[in-house]
Amino acid sequence: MDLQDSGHFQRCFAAEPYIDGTLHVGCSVFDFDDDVDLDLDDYAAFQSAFTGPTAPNNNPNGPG
Ligand SMILES: [Ca+2]
Ligand SMILES: [Ca+2]
Repeated sequence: MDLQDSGHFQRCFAAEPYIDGTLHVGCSVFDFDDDVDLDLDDYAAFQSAFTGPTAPNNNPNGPG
């Protein structure tokens, strides 16, 4: 997971990621806990999987 994935995740997260109750193929990859949604639990898992290019940012006020 890198910055490109991060941008992709954020597009899925901000947009409507569902079709007929299931996630888009391109967004389901980010459903880390396999509960067929894209929420803060998945975001937390994404943060854990994020590998760079910068060090993890633990600022609770947002990314960056
Ligand atoms: Ca999920
Ligand atoms: Ca969930």
